[in-house]
Amino acid sequence: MASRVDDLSILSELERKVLWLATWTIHNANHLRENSDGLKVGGHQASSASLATIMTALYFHTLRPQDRVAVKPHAAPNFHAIQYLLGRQSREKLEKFRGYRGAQSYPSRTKDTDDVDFSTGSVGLGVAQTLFSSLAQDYVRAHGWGLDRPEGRMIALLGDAELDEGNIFESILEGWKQGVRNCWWIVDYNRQSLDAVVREGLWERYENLFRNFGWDVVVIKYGSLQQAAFAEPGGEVLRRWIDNCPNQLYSALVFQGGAAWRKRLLDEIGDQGAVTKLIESRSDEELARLMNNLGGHDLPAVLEAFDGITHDRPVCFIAYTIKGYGLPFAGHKDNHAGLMTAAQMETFRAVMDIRPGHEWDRFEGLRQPEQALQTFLDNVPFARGGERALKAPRIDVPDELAITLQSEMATQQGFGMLLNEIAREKTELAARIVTASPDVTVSTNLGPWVNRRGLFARESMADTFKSERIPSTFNWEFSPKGQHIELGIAEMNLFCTLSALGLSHAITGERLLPIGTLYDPFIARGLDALNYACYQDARFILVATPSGITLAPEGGAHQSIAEPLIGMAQDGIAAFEPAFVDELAVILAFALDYIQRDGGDEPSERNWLREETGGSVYLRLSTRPIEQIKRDMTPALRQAIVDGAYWLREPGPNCQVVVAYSGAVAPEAIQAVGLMAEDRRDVGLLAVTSADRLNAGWTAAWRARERGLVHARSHIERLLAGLPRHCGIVSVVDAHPATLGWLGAVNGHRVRPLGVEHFGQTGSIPQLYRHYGIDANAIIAAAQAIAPGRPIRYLGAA
Ligand SMILES: Cc1ncc(C[n+]2csc(CCOP(=O)(O)OP(=O)(O)O)c2C)c(N)n1
Ligand SMILES: [Mg+2]
Repeated sequence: MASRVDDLSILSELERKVLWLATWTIHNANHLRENSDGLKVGGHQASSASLATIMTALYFHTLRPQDRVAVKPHAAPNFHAIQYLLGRQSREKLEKFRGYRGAQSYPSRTKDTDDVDFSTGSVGLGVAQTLFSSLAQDYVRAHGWGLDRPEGRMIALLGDAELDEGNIFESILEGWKQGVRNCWWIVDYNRQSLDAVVREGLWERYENLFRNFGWDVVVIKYGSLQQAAFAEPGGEVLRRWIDNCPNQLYSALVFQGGAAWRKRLLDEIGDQGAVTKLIESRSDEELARLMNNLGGHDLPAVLEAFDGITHDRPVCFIAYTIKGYGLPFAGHKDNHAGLMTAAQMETFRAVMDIRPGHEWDRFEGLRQPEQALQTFLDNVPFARGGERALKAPRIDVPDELAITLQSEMATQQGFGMLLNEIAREKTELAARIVTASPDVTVSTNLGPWVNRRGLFARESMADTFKSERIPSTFNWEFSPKGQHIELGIAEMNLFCTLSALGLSHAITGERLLPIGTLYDPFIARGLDALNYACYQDARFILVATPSGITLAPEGGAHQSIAEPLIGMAQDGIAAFEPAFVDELAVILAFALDYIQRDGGDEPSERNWLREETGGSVYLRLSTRPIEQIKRDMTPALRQAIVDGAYWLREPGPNCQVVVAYSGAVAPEAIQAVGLMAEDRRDVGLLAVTSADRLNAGWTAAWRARERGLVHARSHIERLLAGLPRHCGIVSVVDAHPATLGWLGAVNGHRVRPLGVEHFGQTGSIPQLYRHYGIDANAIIAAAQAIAPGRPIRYLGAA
């Protein structure tokens, strides 16, 4: 007990220190960039103060090295301050907070250097990330990996207004289905958002909701001063008043301070005997301290709440706090954009006992001996586990994946067969693959894989159809050894799952090779979560089918247009759209290796892509069966497919026109080239397997040349190098025409980009290709217009 009291006094010193350092970091940053982003810096100041106590308790007392935390975006300064105190963050980075190469505004796994577990920024996503990371941890352990390490808790610190984000509720539902454990969410219940004061009584609704989904709910409402006051005569009356006080009024009184509290309390409950004495026996300052002493700002209350959890069920803590606690604008509804003035900062400095010039001194202004503080910090359990960013060895991937080609196949079908072949073998590769799908497992062709590898659940569940001997194509058995995670329809959850599984090597030290499947148009539904996963550098393969208007009878609601452009523009993901299954086999083998790279390889001067850093992969596939090409997969062809394009038909020296296509429109491109061969000389046919990688290589080669590497040439520049100037390019893709429209800029050729710009409709493939102008006839018409010459005789015949 004695040590607990000592700890408490040291912890309260550290709490002061965190508040000071975070406030100073922001003030300092604002001072540097006063004119550019003052408003947003303000958000940091008030929000960080709101969480200073909770984060002090968490990092200096509760956390263990295996625990992982998503810190809400505006509390980044607290996090950096804590790491600074633990010797894991430099003063230089803090001084440059929000500046170039400084500590990031919002905690970033990839950009910060002080051991951020999960990035945050887009509110709601870091919260869901913790839930899915708990599931990922369970998955890893259920497969018998990483059992020599202790289980970690996945913890999110979130704002109350953050709970407006729907993706949080989608994740709660999924977590309940999957039996989530070891997950803590700590809600900073300051009843303020960016613009406003939060609605009354929200916590009761949350409490019910969380309990309904199996969570423990702990409300940290009253601080220890308040609890003691409630025990005094008249205390009950005060408690009732606090409970009934509207959020707006409480915030306003916090802002106004002791005299305002006194007046209000005496006006409303002052004639009720004992409570008058309770109020009057306190000075203005003491009264303000009592009324501000909400649970979330009271170390004993917070520690008791955290220490009180002895089970592994998910827990939601609702901690009452005051936004801007301890700062002059505490409680004011405009404080998100508020900033302390220089004069206020001076007053605050005096209160904190900080001498000018000593703002960054770690123990400045603290009353405990430095030695005691340092000894305490050296023994903080969280910081005693060494390196927390884990590494996992790469899993071998063969150059070639086995597949038997049929004469006609769709890439989606090929994908199912490739995975089925992998599933047959007892290899490390097969063991480490984990698939996930938002209720489209069978319709994206994962059925054969699931039949062989089973569905994952922490507890086994038999397939009743199977046990009842009812014939069914699919074996739907759940077990801890299963390798497919069946998700509900919410695509956000798919991306959050991929984000969590795709960081397993760093979080649990065990490599997973996650593959997620969904319908291509619904990438847009989870796009921010996809972006978030990429920003955190999670590694996964996304397989999207069906795509484009090629899924013809499904109609406009399911036809994707923009996704290839998303694939090109999204950082951290390499997008491919193969036409043939042998190409897909090459790309999938590449992808399984690419998602495991971490910068250790040599940079590539062949295609100027950042190959060595690796990333995630997006495969846009199709359900359209097309005739396959019988050919040998030579090393050169394999390389070209991975680099993004190859000549399916080499252009001759007098080439007048080139057709460049991507994906399912291959038969139309091939047919058009055949039909125009008599009327246009030396026509070339360029198969583009990755517009994304071609484009990225091209811009990278330019950058290299601008840096003086005059011989730098990208793959697409080499492919188009021999084309005569006057040659025209017709590009065609079942997606927005801009996907390939840039090809003409590479060597200054005119381009007629064909593609789909408007919402689709139901129909057959030929009808829709004709309607939207991506059939053979449209290609020929475009060729005739861009490469003038004698009329192409088969125009209109296709
Ligand atoms: C998806 C998304 N939308 C909007 C924002 C801008 N934003 C940042 S913080 C915030 C309000 C947060 O309120 P709360 O979660 O209660 O935290 P507090 O400010 O009280 O600390 C908003 C709207 C964002 N970061 N992400
Ligand atoms: Mg809030």
